[in-house]
Amino acid sequence: MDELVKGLLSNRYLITPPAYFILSEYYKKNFTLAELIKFARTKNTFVIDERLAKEFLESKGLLSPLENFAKYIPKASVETKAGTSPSVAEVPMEVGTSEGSKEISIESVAAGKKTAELGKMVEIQPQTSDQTEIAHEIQELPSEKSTSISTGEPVENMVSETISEEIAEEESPIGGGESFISTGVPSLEEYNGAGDEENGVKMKAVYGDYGVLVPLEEEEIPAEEKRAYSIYEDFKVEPNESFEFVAKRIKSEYEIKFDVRNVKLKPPKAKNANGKEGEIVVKVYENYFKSRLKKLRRILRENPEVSGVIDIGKLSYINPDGEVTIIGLVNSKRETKKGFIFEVEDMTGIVKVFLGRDNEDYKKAFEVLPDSVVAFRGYYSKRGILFANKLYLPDVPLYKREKPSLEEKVYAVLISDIHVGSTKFCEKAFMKFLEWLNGNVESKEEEEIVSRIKYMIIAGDVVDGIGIYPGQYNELAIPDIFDQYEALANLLANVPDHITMFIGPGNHDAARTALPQPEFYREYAKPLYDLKNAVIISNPAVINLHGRDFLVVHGRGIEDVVSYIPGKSHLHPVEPMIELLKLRHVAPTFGGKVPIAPDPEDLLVIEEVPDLVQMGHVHVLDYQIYRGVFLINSATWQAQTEFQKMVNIVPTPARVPIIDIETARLKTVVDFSRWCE
Ligand code: D5M
Ligand code: FE
Ligand code: ZN
Repeated sequence: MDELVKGLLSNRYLITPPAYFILSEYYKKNFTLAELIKFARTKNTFVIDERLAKEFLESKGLLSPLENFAKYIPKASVETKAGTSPSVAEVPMEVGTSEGSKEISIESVAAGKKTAELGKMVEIQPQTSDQTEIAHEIQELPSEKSTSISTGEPVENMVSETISEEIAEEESPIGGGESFISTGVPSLEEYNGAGDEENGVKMKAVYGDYGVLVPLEEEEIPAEEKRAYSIYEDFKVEPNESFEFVAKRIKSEYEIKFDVRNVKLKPPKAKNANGKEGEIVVKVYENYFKSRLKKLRRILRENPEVSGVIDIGKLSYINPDGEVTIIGLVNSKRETKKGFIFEVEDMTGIVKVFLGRDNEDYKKAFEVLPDSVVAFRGYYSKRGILFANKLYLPDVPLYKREKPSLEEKVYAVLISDIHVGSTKFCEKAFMKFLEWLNGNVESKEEEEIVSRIKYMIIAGDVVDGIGIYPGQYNELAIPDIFDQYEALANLLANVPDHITMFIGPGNHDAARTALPQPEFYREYAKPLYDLKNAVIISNPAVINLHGRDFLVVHGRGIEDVVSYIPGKSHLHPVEPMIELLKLRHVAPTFGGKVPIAPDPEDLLVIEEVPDLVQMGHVHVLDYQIYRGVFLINSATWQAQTEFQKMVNIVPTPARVPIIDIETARLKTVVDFSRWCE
């Protein structure tokens, strides 16, 4: 019965005790390990919990949704088989009760099957019929080819690896490593301590949050199996030996000016020990919006036109004949026959603002997204409404400050949305691109460019991920998240050492879904962290290259602009990007499509005007200069997916914009799309 736990564990899945007790009675009789894993994958989780277990049984028709599970509630009792050694028995555990109370039986490992020999032995061990069944199903099911199976590593090593990674995770001072997969595996000491002798044979067992002991019966580890897909281990670009890379002798000059992980966020405190959880949550949002208001207020006040600003709470005390200005967060916006009605809030109060149809700023009102911060100037009426005749967006100043020129031409490559692991990933084109970076060029002009490329920025969606949208599974060439990052790293290992890569996460990556995204989860994206010329950045981030600020954002905020502002579309993503820049926020709207984490500080405000804004996400190359800022969407390396076909998104894959760092403008676009069908 504990084979279930072990089988899951060896595939890097975890199971909670309640789920275990729900499932164990049906395991093998009514479902196989592979079926359960497949189900968990469709739910995009590595943790089999009670809910998932129930859903799974329901999906198999083994359970009606209304069935009562009271009988499965575990009780804190220990029942061990006579003869089990004390050190094992002493481990407290929760065991199921009622019908056929479950006993923990630990079979001794047959003599001769020692751990040390495991690696060799798995290949020659005849499989039991059950294992054959699993192996068979695994073959049919690409998702099953997780690292653990294909490497054929002993479970033991794999588990300890997971543990040490988790420990490293916990020690990390960075807040980005939040993971759902932090429980369920026992500590190393626990793990080792659970081993004992039985019948003179060293026996190892795992006890964790599962509530059961898991003997490690080495011979049951699935035999080594080769992946049915490539992770590009053998892809090695031959650098052009005769090529002169000018960038090698140009001094590297970069600074990460803003990274979410470098901001110390103070968690809000409840007032006293009786502070209810709900109150804390409200407080968190309150702090988040206060922070947004404060930051954008400062930006708006830099505009000399925004003068005579008063608190909303003081509106009723002012002289009704004079004009006033308020700055506030837009709670709501409504278009009526006569004009727009806004509800605007600051720290001191809330007021209704009316902007008439005949007003010169009327068109600007369309650009105001819910929850953005703007300023209104007008007259406050006794009826409690501010009749506005001016609307100010935070915006950027009209004129850009000149930057000192650079001694040498130096270039940066901007890419995003590589989507490694997707069947639509244009691998040939990407490989051609990597060869090109290594000096395999076709013209003198290309040679000049390639030789001076010193940086590469990758703005998220670096892999396709798992379970990101319905039906994605059918379009995965690499159905394993670990392998996807491994594959990407194998490709990026071919980027010449003198090119520094900045890599940030997007919504397909293994990272927090809510914005901002501090970083890639380290346990998944380790191969990226290990690349010696890569710098992992947050989403958003600001990189200063030779004195120029590059704001790098994955760009989900574009979705909100497209859905709220008429006439803005995915087809021309730079336009919604400009709207975000005008609002000085990368994703202003709460409760829309884009989830925002209510951190105590709003880290999505564009506090400083950058020289360049790079976004991705919408998979269409597009660029424009707005008030001296160069905005560019760096497109994708993924051809149109079935999902995108349905929602009419036409990507422009495998176009590579090259940026002249001195001007922070586009030097050229190199097109690799002929290698992308
Ligand atoms: O986003 C690729 C493109 O697909 C981008 O234009 C956004 C769009 N997209 C992504 N998810 C959705 C949903 N749920 N509805 C409509 N359009 C969507 P990527 O992040 O690479 O999948
Ligand atoms: Fe994408
Ligand atoms: Zn995306």
